[in-house]
Amino acid sequence: MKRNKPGNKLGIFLIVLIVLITGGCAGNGDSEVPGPAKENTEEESEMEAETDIIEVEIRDFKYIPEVLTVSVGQTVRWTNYDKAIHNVVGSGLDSQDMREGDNFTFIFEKAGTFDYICTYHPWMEGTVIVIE
Ligand SMILES: [Cu+2]
Repeated sequence: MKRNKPGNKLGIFLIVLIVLITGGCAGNGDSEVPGPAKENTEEESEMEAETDIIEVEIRDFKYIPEVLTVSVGQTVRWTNYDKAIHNVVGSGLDSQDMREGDNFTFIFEKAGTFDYICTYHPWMEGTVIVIE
């Protein structure tokens, strides 16, 4: 009976080893690659060129800002920073499913008040007020 225990410990040791190796690789991959930093710089320069785009962050199950005022002809871009899937639906808006990192852009060509929600989390509400 006692001979089983060392065997079990070996098995557990192996599992721990595998987890450590797998986790270690993932961690190294995230920290070592300088690529994402360069990509961010490129995105920033793109954003500077696209000054007409107004950003709305979807973060912690909220639209930030919840209420946004823009002028006719301006483009609004929603970006999902949550792990959860969200969307932007209502008043003619329909983003489809947005996973983490996805974005949705919409050009507001008419004045008015555009209320929208996330259909997955209907308590998430946002408004875009478009003025002439
Ligand atoms: Cu949502």
